[in-house]
Amino acid sequence: MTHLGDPTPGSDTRLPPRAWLRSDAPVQSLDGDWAFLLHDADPGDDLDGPPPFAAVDADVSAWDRIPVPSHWGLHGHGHPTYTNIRYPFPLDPPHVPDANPTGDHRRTFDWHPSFCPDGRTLLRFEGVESLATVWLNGTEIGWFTGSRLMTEFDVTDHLVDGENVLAVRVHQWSAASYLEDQDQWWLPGIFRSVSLQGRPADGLDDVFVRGDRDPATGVGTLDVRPRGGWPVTVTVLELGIHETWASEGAVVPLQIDAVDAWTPETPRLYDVEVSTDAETVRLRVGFRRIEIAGDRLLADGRPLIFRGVNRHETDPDRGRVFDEDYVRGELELMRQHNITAIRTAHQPPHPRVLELADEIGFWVVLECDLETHGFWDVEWTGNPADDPAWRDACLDRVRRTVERDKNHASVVMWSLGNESGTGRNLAEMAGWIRERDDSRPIHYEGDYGGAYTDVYSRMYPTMEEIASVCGDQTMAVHEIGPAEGARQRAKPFVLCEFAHAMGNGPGSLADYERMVEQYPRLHGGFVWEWRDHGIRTRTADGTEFFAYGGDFGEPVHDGVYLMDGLVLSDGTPSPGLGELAAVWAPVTLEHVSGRSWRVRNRQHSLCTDHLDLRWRVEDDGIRVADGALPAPILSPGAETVIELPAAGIPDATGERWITLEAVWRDAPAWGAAGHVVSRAQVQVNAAPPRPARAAAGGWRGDALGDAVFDRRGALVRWRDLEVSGPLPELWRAPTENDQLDGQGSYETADPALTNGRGDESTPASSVRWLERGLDRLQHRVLSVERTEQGLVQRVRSMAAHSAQGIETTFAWRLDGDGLRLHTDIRPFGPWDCTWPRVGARIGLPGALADEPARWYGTGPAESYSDSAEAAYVGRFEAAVDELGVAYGRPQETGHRPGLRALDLGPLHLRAVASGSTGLPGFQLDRHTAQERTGVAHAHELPPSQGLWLYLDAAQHGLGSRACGPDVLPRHALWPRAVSWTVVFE
Ligand code: IPT
Repeated sequence: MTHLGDPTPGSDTRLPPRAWLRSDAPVQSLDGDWAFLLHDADPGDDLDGPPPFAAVDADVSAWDRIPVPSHWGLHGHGHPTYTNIRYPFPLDPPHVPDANPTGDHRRTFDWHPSFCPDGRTLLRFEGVESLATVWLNGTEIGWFTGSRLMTEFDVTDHLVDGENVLAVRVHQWSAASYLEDQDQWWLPGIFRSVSLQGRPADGLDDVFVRGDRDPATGVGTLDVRPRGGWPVTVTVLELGIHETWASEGAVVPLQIDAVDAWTPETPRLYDVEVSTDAETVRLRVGFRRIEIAGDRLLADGRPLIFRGVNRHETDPDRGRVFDEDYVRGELELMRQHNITAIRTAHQPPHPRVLELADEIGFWVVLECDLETHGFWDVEWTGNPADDPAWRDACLDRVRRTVERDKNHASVVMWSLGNESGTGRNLAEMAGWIRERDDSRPIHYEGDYGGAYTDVYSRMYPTMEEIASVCGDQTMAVHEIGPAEGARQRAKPFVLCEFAHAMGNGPGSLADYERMVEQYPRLHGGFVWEWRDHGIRTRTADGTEFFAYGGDFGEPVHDGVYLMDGLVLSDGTPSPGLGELAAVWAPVTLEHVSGRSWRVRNRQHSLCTDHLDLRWRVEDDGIRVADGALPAPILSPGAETVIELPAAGIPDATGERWITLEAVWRDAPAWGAAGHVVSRAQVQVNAAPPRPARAAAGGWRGDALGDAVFDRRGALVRWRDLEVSGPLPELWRAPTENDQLDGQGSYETADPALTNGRGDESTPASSVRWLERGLDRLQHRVLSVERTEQGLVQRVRSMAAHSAQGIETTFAWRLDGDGLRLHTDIRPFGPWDCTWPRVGARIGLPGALADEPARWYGTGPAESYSDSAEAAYVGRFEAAVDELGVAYGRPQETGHRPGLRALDLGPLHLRAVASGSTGLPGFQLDRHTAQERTGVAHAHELPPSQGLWLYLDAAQHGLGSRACGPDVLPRHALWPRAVSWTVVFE
């Protein structure tokens, strides 16, 4: 069976779309346990009438049970399938294969005419993927598509007093699947609620409520458009509104002298009641004006900057099934990390998400359930977004999107969909929205020329492209000619996706934020993406892991590409999220000089009177003084310089850092009192040089003090510890940003010559690194020289059949502090690629991994050259296994630059900065970088052979090249001479 995504004329029995409202009309939930049978292929037994299972007397006692709402693939029937751009079925629109998994669902329920005595009873489906056909008491009621959209049927005439039988056949694939090619799991099923909705005669079938506020005067307008019975009364107790209209002709917008503005920072909502004699609807309305003035997007008169994330609905156990606590937790976690905007990638979420967004505070770009990305692979031939045959289907989707969610203050922009090329149907969708709701601008990234959208939107642009669009105009506007380019440059500019948070990353968040600060036209953007989509799964032996594409044996899949969130599948915030919080600090703190700090309020609408400033002074990581003061009261956009107190601060006795934090004095609605929104540090005193102390002893046989070396000059024992190494190392287990080549690379091209895009033909960094054998260096000891109280080992490291390499000198010396190791690494030969890292690794007994690591250095999380805003200097402690992050796939993790001291059981290591020699970073791992390479899941790592301590002079940046720009030149690690010193104390 093939229905196009739209109902063919004559067969459409659905009711017109309307808002998801809170009403006092009767509701009966049909969620719960349903009988369920999955067919591998479309049974086709409904072509000439209802299928047998829809009959009232059908016997389904042998069927399985399944909860509604749910996805059957997560309940032991079939399995999920992941593709990004590709369709997992032949590109043969509008057809789908006969092997079309089909889930038959059936339940009985009691209904009595007293449910809604004088009215009608509707059957509502809030989300079914992808095509559902419905029979009630053996009669076909209708069918529908539009997986994440709401559908209602009037079933009054088919209900019987007493027991009723509801049968729903769900096809996994349908013509509509061509419109639902989002980068996510294909997860069929009835995954949102099913209910009966009473519609009292003369009730309110729909209400469209908008709150406007004139930013200049504070005057509010409440625009209420009811559909249904009359008269209608509108009551807003707080505002003294009680207005009754006899008929549609009497309806007028209501003026209010003064209302508070709704913004994410001030999510002020007013309770509005709309009623007829038969029904009362309750809404929570916010007043705000969204407008475009030239190339500025304004909310309540001030620039609206999106500091947002792309949010999919994804839950490791439930898939796209809504759970209120889970979602509330997610939204609060966002706010705790200074995220105040959401793009509902790439479909409308559960309607309750938008109520929570109104209440907790987010600017929402609400996206229609439309993506035809797979047509990109055939140069958009036959793209449904342009083909008139799909016009009604596209329009149907946008209507249902806007009608359902039109009453939310949080929704500030409508998005036509994602990655659907461009075409007439999209333009018509935009036209329909303009007619229906002129209060919100229209977004769609694929409208490169800006013919039918209101903001200029791009995904994953380079810094150079952003600068060009916003300022210097050195590049042509993406894919279009000069005239359209000029049009786009005259609009507010938004990054609907940027900073690909796949695996370890993204890099350069701070670089993007600097552009937002620099260019008023740039209105921020949405990081791709909020959360990894891993599905909690178990291996045959019961080991839990998070599955990604291919783990269910899908023949066509896109692997790990959906593990690209700031939050891991199990909800653990990644260091990337911490970095984002630091970069998006709503208040910035900047050391000026002496005791002076500049405080700047970057919030949209809040003044700073809810914040305290907390400061502390630490010598060698030990607190010697601290205090708190109320933050200076600054209106949005204002800044001032404050002085921290001088009294009571002792003279510095070591390396001194002053840390200043802005914290919430009282608990915000989404967090705890004392929540840190911003942190800055300044070093005011360097560690005083330690006077050299003479060594207590020298060589005794192979022992130098507490150390034992072998003939080749390698350390084999330190006190009671069996150790090995050090060994020079250039390899790190590639991150996805190292491994993929979403965009060009700066590595082989001069950005100035390639308009910032780098060289598009350049393979991924890790491909280049592997070609040059950086993962398989072979070492040759050139010399071992014993001195009176030391040993100097020189090592040459090169890969098979390569002429370039590094030469390392490990110089050991016993002195009064312990055993000092000075490492010096120099490149030689024709290097033509970056290095993942440059350092050395030392093997330690595996048992040491059970000791907590305590360090004085940067932390608490890992950091890299282009992701280092969240890291600060202090004393930290963590279990060794918590030093690394459980990214969806094993890869580089746990690098912490700027080590001063590390204690691990009996091992005490101190790093010394001297002259031009910087402090090394450290990393502790039960696996080597080589062992971590190319492993699909953590449980597939080989058995650990010990604990490895890496000391690195530097690591390469992270970048976003999995789907965006490469590591910027200034964050790249090019071959260079490095050296550092540590002391085994
Ligand atoms: C972009 C998609 O819009 C998004 O859904 C996601 O797939 C992302 O890529 C990668 O994770 S499209 C890409 C071809 C720029």
